[in-house]
This record gives sequence, structure tokens and C-alpha cells, in this order.
Amino acid sequence: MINHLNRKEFLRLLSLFVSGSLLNPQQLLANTSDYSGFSKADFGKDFLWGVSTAAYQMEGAFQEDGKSNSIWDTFTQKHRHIKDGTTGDVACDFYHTYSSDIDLVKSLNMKVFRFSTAWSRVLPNGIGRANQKGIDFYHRVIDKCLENNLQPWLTLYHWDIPQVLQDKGGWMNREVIDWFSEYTYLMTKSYGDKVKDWIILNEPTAFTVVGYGVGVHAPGIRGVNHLLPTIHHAAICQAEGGRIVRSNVKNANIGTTFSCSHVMPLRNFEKDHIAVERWDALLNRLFIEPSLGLGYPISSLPFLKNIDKHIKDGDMEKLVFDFDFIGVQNYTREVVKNIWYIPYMHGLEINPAKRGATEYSELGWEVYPESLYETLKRFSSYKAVKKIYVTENGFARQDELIDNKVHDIQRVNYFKSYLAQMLRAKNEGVKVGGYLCWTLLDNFEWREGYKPRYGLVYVDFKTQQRILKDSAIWFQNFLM
Ligand code: BGP
Repeated sequence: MINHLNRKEFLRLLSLFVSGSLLNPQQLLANTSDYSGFSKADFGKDFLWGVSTAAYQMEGAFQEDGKSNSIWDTFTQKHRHIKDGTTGDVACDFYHTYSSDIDLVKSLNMKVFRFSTAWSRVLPNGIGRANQKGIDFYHRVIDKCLENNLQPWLTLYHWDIPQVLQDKGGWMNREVIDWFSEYTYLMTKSYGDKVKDWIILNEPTAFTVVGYGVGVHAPGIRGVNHLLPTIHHAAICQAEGGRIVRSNVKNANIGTTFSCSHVMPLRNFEKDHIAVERWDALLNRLFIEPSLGLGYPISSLPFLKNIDKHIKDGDMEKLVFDFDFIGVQNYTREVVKNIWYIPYMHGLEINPAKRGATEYSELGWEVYPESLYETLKRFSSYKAVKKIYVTENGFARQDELIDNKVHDIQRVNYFKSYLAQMLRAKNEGVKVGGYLCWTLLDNFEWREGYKPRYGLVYVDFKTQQRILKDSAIWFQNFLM
């Protein structure tokens, strides 16, 4: 006789077996949550599945057909800030291989291809005269998606402002609002007839704090005095971009994405709980709350107080935009501890390995699927959020090619456990409309270079050969 638990386990294993993913039962059992015997049908027939990508991380062709340098070209070439000394000069060469790469997306039974446009490719001077060859490239990408029955999701800004604009202060200069508006206007006028799904910014907290506060991403600028105007200008652009898309694109579905994490205290101490509040405000609230008319979370994050200096009359209204959806991008959780001497944050995220996390990625990020559930619940608790898409989620490891195959069972397990948590949230009423995994191809992972591989598809960077990993095959079967 099969008791309740065994029966559940049995059905789960059976469904995994049928979907072709039961490669090693031992490993499978190691990292799946309770809630896992699911199929594509459980998510509903309108649920969208796809992949997310970003221009600098995969296009290459950094000086081709009139493209100028972006801050990432400068950052990687001049300063050698990248751990393995590499650049995105060639990356996955997507500029030339886009057609077969988009065929790959189709072959995985995905419905959405999310990509970003490189501002420096379409407007080499940042503003002014458009570069027709750059504009044509994205027409080719979009047309290829449409031919394949894929929805092209266009991200306007994935961290690569043109260097010419950075020379004038980049995001620190209030003029960026005009520059970004001009760029957005051009993109909507060029592609608005074909592209209906628009993402204004990719993870504004990440590109402002890491690029203009901590300085370990491009453009490598440090200090709170640089960071505060950057945050305010990016938050205005987020809403302004939305307004431009709304007025130029008929039936547009407009969103913006946030890097989000479930933040927990290391110890059940009051001070750690207060540290959680600060980190949570920085990681989860900083950009969504102004867009909803709630202002900046200054009371939870006191260092934001001086942002007032940069706020002009009428700005608080300009920060607000009625997005059709919010993109949440979650990889892990953060466990924080109060540490008084850490400037501004007075607390620190504790390294998962040091606090005994049992499984973590190549980047040291803990595998913690419940973080996606908590994030979805959290963002859906804002009444004005109409719909949520998971616009990034994925797992980095050092994949090895053996006999032309990549057995990335850990990544398969990662996806399964996170999808289970997404379904749990969906079944509890969260309006989550789709899931885009990070990412299609192994690519240039910012300051980490090429060592951590995130792709569903393995890339041999010497030959640019593509090989489907087991995780790609898992999605292919799951989405059949
Ligand atoms: C997100 C970015 C992506 C991608 C991903 C992986 O924050 O939007 O561009 O890089 O994270 O992150 P990381 O490179 O930090 O591992």
C-alpha cells in the first residue's frame, strides 16, 4: 500500500521521468522541495516562457557598423576591472549569429526572447543622428523573432550608456533625462509597430549602486554624492520612458525590472532586524516605491536623505508611472547581520558558504528557492502592481563539456525548485504571468568575465559553437 507521502513522491518522480529529466535520482532528491510534481499545464495556457539576454553580454561587434563605445567597453578595455581580464568585444558574437541563436530559442519551445538594445549602436553620439546600420540590426533580430512566432521583449537599458554621455556625467547629470527620452523616442518610433512588450530599465538598483556607488561595475565611480543624483535621475527616466512608450506604441505592455531578494536576519537580534530593514529598502523598495507614488524609502534607509538636494519642483509626480507589469529578477536570498562600522548600510550580507549554506552557485550565491516565492508575494502585496513576470532567474556554474554534452543536473534542479516556488505563489493568487530564465547562452558575466556560465546553451568561445546543455533539453521537454 502506498501511503500519502510515498504516493506524492512517486507521482513527482514519475512526472520527472516522463519529462525526461530523471538523470540521477540521488541528485534529484537532493534538492527538490515538496511542491514539485508539476507540469507546464499547471501554469496555465497563457503563461509565457522565455529567455532573457542583454546586449553587452552577448553581441560583441563592439566597433562594427558605426557603434561607439559604451561605458562597458571603456571599463573592460582600459581599466581591466574584470576578474579574468576579458572584455565583451566579441562575447557570443550574437551580432552575427543572431539568426541561428533565435532558432535555438524556438527549438527550446520558448515563446519570448528578451533582448536589450545597445544605445551606443543606434545613437553613437548618445543623441542626435541615428546610426541606420544599428537600427537595422535590431530590425533583423525582431523580424527573426516574429518569423519564429516568438514575442520580442525589448529592454531599453541594460547598463550600457554611451561613453560620450558618460563623459558629460552619464546618469549623474540631470540631462540624462533628455538623453534617455530621445533614445526611447527613437526606439519606439523604429520598432513600435513590431514590438509590444517593453522593459524600461534593467535592475536600476544594480547599475546605480554597483556602478556609481561602489564602483565595481562600469563606469567605476564611487561615493554617495555620485550615487544619489544617479538614483534620482534613473528613477525619473524609469517613469519618463514608460510615458514615451505609452504615447508612441499602440497596445504596449510596459514594465521595468528589479533585482530583488528575500532578506533575512542572521540572528534573531533586534539590530539584525533593523539591518534587514535597511537592506530590504535598498534591494527591494528603492525604485518601485517612487514609481508607485510612495516616494523613496528614506525612513528605512537614512543615507537617502540627501537625495532631496536633487529633487526639483514637480519631480515627485514625474517619478510615478502606471506600469502594466513589474519584472522581478531573483537568484538567491540575503542573510544580513548588523555591523556598525559598515558605511551607510551598517550591516552586511553574510557569505553563504561562511554561514553554512549547503548549496551555492559558482558566484557563491545560495540556492534558496523560497526567495522567489517570498519575492513574488512581497511585490504582489503592492496593490497597484497589476502583473508580475519573473524576468530573470538562473544558476551559474563552471560547466564542463564532456563528449559534446553538458550534464548540468544542478542547474536542472535549481530551475525545478524555483519553478515550484513560483507555482506555489501563483496558486496562492499572485498574478505572475511568465518566466524568463537567465540566460540563453553562456556569456560575458560583467566583472566575473566568462568563467561563471549561466546559459542553457553552452558556448565554446574559441569556435562560437553552441551545444544544448541538459538544462536546455529539460526545458525543451517541459515546454513541449
Ligand atoms: C542580473 C543582470 C544580468 C545577469 C545576471 C547574473 O543582475 O541583469 O545581466 O548578469 O544578473 O548576474 P551576475 O553576473 O551578477 O551573476
